[in-house]
Amino acid sequence: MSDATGGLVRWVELPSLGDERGELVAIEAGKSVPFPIRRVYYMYGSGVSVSRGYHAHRALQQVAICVAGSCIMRLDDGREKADVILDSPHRGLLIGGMVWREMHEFSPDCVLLVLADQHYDELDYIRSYDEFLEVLNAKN
Ligand code: T46
Repeated sequence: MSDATGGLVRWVELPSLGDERGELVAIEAGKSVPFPIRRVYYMYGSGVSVSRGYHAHRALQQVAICVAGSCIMRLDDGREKADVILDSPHRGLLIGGMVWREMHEFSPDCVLLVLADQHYDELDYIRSYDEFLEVLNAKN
């Protein structure tokens, strides 16, 4: 598995600004998140046996933060694969374009927040793994 040096698994650190009253995390586009944030969505209520994703994006950049609970993000860039546990509101997983992603093993309390650099565009999705490999091969 790659680490935070620029490989498949890249983290952004989101330190807590909390105090005795509780935790507070601030996210600023272009600072802690390395792109302009144009869209925010979150998912919750996915059972532990539910899997989501099963697609890549052509260009979309995102940061996924588990603000409560946990889940596994499975990444695959055609060369390497990694299973990443998302279980901290203090760091986000940076996912760039042309990375196949799947989400598994949602805890009952999981709230997965995603920051995206583009508005929703179904044309940016590649929802077939065979097509994902074809697009990758065409680029190389
Ligand atoms: C991703 C992973 C991590 C919208 O209308 N607008 C939106 O911004 C989004 C994200 C989704 N939708 C619609 C499209 C589908 O009808 O909501 C429905 C569920 O979306 P989808 O099946 O793509 O959800 P996931 O959990 O498989 O994937 C999502 C994101 O779509 C995707 O970009 O990287 O989370």
